[in-house]
Amino acid sequence: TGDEAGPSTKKPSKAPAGQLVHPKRVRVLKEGTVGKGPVVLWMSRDQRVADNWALLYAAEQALAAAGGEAQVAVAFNLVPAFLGAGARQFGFMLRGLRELEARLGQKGIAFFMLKGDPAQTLPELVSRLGAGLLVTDYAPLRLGRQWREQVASSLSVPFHEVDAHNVVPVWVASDKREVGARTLRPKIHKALPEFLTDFPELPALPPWSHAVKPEPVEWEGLLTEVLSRGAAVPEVDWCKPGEDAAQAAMRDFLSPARLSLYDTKRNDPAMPKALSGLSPYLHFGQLAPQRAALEAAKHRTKFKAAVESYLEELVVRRELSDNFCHFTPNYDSLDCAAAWARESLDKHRTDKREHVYTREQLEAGRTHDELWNASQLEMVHMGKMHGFMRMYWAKKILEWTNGPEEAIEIAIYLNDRYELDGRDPSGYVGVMWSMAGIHDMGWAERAVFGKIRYMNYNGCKRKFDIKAYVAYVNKA
Ligand code: FO1
Repeated sequence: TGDEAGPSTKKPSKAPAGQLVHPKRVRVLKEGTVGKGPVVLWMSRDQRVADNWALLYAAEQALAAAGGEAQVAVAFNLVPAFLGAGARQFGFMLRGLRELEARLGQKGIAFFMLKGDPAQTLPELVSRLGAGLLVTDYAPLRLGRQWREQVASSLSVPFHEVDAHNVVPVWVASDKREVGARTLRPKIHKALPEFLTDFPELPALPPWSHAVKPEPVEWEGLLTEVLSRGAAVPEVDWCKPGEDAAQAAMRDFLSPARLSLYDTKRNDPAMPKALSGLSPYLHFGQLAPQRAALEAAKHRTKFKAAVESYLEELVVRRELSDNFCHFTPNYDSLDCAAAWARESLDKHRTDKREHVYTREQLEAGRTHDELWNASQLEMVHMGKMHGFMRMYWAKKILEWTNGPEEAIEIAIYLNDRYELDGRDPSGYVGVMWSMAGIHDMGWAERAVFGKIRYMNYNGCKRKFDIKAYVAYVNKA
């Protein structure tokens, strides 16, 4: 058709017959022969039982190694601190994990809750169980990478990594950092027939019969503990954690009444219902992006424009963020920006700023701009910010602080502290797109911003009802 965005018509080559998980989804972090002992899945980014390629792979490997004796255990390692997360995020995560434990139990899978440094707890569990293989899920952030490297270096059994998050595994989609959506999109679309497949069922496993039984998890005690971490940012009630709630939220978003709004109203912050609201579930892996893509695609005939734009956001844009962080280890530093952006920001470093605010003023939502303040307070109180406002919010921080490094630091601090879906590749890319021109191009040069794309209040005023948005935030 000549449409670069259209899916390829090439014959798909899916996972070989009889194989549950496409081998290209898997990378070997430590070589070796898989032993007959249990397979341990170290679950981290993808915290769910349904639609989980890492769990499917663990089951498949256990069955291949031990047949009717196959044993699978899931381990989660709770760390004492994670990139500015507090009660809000740890509470959400832990409530989801509590549901996960029960669900795994029904499938014969043991659940081990570990606490501390994964470099210690994981190799210890592996040797205590005499495991034959350790499997984990892939994540592009530096911290997770460091965990996996440390675990790999003190492990005596093979260690495999599965991309259970991206529809097209990040290492398949591209072998380099892409310039932008324009260059990643055709690669993703070409690979979709091969990877956007239905999920197989988790094969039946015999119940956990290993001599080492997991200790019962003291959920109430753990919850009390995590809720005391950063209690200044409390839990929110609009987003119920867990896989069931995630599926329900997805079905609600895909109902005609809401999906019909997506194409025309998704950039209207006064219409939050037009957005999916699924990003907390995607971030904590309580919902598989691939599940959302498969379900959304079912509505293509009736809501073509909405479904196409949703798939663009859900698959192409989200996977572009993973591509960026995967190939750019300093993804949260100005150093990773293109030369044109760095030079231009540098040139305008000393430009006079009309307003300069401290981090504290910004955090409290005390600027002269009611629209910006509303977006900040939406984030502080609800743990989310409308997608359109995220751009405006970040660009104004660039405009009202003393330089791009400080602006990046403040935006990431606030995003990671308040957003349920912070601490995620999409968040870092959002900040870097707004402030450092990542995945964007140079625009007409102006004060402070240089060639970085500018946004202003009047532009917003033309696009949506600012008063309605401010009123919505004040009511929440
Ligand atoms: N993953 C873990 O394996 N253990 C944790 O304790 C943990 C806490 C956590 C808190 C906030 C948050 O946003 C994510 C958190 N994650 C945790 C998941 C995390 O997203 C992934 O493990 C990373 O992407 C790994 O790099």
